[in-house]
Amino acid sequence: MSSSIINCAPYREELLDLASTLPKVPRSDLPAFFDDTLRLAERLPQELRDGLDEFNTNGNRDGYLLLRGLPVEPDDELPPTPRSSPPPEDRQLLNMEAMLCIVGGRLGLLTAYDQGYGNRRSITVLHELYPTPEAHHLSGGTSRTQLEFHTDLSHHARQPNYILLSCSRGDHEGKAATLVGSIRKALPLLSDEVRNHLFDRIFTRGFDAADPEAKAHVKPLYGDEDDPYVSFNRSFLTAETPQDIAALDALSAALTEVTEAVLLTRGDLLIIDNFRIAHGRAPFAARWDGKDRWLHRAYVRTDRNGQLSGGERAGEIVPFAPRR
Ligand SMILES: O=C(O)CCC(=O)C(=O)O
Ligand SMILES: [Fe+2]
Repeated sequence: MSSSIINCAPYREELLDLASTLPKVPRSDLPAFFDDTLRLAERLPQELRDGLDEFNTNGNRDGYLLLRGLPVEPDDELPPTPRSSPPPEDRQLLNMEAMLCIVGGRLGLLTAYDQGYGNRRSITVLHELYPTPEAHHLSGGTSRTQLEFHTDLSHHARQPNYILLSCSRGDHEGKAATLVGSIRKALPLLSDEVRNHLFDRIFTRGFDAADPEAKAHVKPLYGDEDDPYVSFNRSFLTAETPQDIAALDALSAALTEVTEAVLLTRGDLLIIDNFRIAHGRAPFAARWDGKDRWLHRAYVRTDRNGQLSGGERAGEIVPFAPRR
């Protein structure tokens, strides 16, 4: 299994050259932009391509791959950290958006999701993550409170294989670490009883506060019994018995025990294996000064786990289907 960090500083110029051939205003024609990034994915530096392909094929014990030293703009050339989404359609391409999509294109299919909340959120491939004062406590816009362990889109039948987070700005105090808990590390800490209880145990998960009837089925552990996938979100999984509660608590404790804090700083791109890791984010203090933490996020599907059916085009919206 491969190492989980790749230093990309030696490829800065090469990567900048690649990015310079992309359309300057990606949102004026996103499908064309994604086609271009896909083409460039074939031209990534060899070592980087090999590292991505190895991670894609075998994963690793940590469950993530971190690319460091990517060619982010100098801070004073970046726009202020956004306060709202979506960004203006005419916003100029940022280097870390380019890196997100080129790397994503190497791994699989960049995917926009209808998340099943009645389309109340804008549906796009290119998400922005920044602190917002009124954020819901389970959303990525939180800052003062810890974002608890979760699997992204675990209620969606086409759950993304990877979550890509690229960083244009880290937080001021260097506290907003992304917390990653790998099931490959946590599994040996679970008793046989807990493993047997959680494996293929179906929990119902509500996902739409406006529609309590809307339910998906989620299994905390599934797949290969000796090397299972994980799906975890303590606040969404509705435990029905004392054994459920005890087992979920044990899984939560094991993930916490093996948690690594990955502090994203400018020029970093974190690839999270969304089937092998539960992730969260440490609390931090936003200053609302235009220089707060600013990440770009994209979801990628691969043909693992039956997440693709063939013929899809990068950037297409996947209709909502609850996981069963
Ligand atoms: O901000 C982070 O590092 C992670 C955010 C996240 O997990 C989310 O928005 O789903
Ligand atoms: Fe997340």
